Amino acid sequence: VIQAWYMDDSNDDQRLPHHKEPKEFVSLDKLAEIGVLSWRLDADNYETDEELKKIRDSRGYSYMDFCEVCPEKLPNYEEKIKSFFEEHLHTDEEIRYIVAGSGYFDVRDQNEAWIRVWLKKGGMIVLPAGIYHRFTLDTNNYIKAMRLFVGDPVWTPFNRPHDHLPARKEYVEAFVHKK
Ligand code: KMT
Ligand code: NI
Repeated sequence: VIQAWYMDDSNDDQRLPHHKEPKEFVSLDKLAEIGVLSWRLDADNYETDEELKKIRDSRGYSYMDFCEVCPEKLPNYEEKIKSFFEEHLHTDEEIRYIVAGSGYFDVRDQNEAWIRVWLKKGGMIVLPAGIYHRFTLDTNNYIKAMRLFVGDPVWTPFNRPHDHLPARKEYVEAFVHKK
């Protein structure tokens, strides 16, 4: 449901796995060290899932909607696919819970290396405010995600570099400068 690994630096199709040779997997604990939280949930029962409810209550995720990435459901599909994959940050958490399909959330580690987080149905991830990241579909070409947010959603991406933003400075202070 959730797997993570360090990426190679080839320029091949972004929808391919981009494993290093040999493969170098990353633990969920390592992800937590850079502020990336993750859970495995029961995606068939998200409407009644007590575990999801607990997470939403404890973290204040009052807002919820769904985002489906496929040409039929996503307006300006090609444009969006491109902008999702531009390295960017947000001033708030990016919270996604995959209820169908799969995709890659790429995040920068403390040393600027890309970690590719592969999420499938049942995987939930929180990218902290200020982390540089990007998203791509995998070769299955389909994802449906629940989007959660604290209060009124702000989806604005700030493409790299945006190092002067308070959210970036706070992220660096909390997760990069830690020894
Ligand atoms: C994002 O912000 O990258 C997305 O919402 C796309 C991935 S989840 C459908
Ligand atoms: Ni984003």
